[in-house]
Amino acid sequence: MARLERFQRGAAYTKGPPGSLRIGAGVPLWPFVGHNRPMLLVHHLENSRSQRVLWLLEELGVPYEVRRHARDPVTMLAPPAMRAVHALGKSPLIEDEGRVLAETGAIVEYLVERYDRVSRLAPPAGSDARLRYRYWLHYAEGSAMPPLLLKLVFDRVGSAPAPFFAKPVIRGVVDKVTRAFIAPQLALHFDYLEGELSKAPWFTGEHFSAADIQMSFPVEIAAQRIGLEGRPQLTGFLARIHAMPAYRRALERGGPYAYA
Ligand SMILES: N[C@@H](CCC(=O)N[C@@H](CS)C(=O)NCC(=O)O)C(=O)O
Repeated sequence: MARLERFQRGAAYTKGPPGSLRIGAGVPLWPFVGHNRPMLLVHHLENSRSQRVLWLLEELGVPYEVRRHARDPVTMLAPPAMRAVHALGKSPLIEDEGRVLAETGAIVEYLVERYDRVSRLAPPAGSDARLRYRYWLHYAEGSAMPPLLLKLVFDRVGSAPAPFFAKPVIRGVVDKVTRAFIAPQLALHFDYLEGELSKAPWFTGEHFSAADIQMSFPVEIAAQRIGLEGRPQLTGFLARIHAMPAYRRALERGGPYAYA
């Protein structure tokens, strides 16, 4: 039987080129390997959000190519090569079927819609779980990341070289903003997330979904930037995802990742 026909009938593939066709038990594998279709390309910036895209692709069993990009060692920004792909040059970026896609949440939605033929990674359309799923897809970048980014920026401002007479003033401003705004906002968000995960093991409920992949990055960053002491649910979430086979494979594909 032709590959495509087998796929449409729901048959699960068990073999394929090494490193390309791996997925959880019972899930049909993406069948178009070997066809004249350019492989999906992920522009992967080291230690960045694009790690989630690699993980999602591993979960989906979609073959993909990784182009690794290094950060500028001084500014930590992405290299100009990424701006040649998309005007902002931020990570992640993917190229698929002649399209360039940016913004993690949009990429996650695209990949799930396009390749999750058995709806393993998104709850059914119209369900309450689907509403929660969409909420977390947006919340990760729209609400959780901004205070984490503020923390990063203010910590850097506080430790950047400055004339000796300006240092106490800068330090004072950094401490004040951190105490009055950043720390309380971080506590608000991460206490909330701790509470959510005390109701169910995954962000959308009883089942793992792509929303957990999307939420992995803010939780990983929080673990590093503010610590997760006193938050056993979030600590457990990280331990569970870090042990998942697809997560481990994505690490191999992406190279060193400071937050795993
Ligand atoms: N909300 C965007 C954020 C993109 C973003 O800021 N990516 C970071 C990587 S974690 C980046 O590219 N940083 C390097 C730079 O800004 O040049 C998304 O989720 O895709």
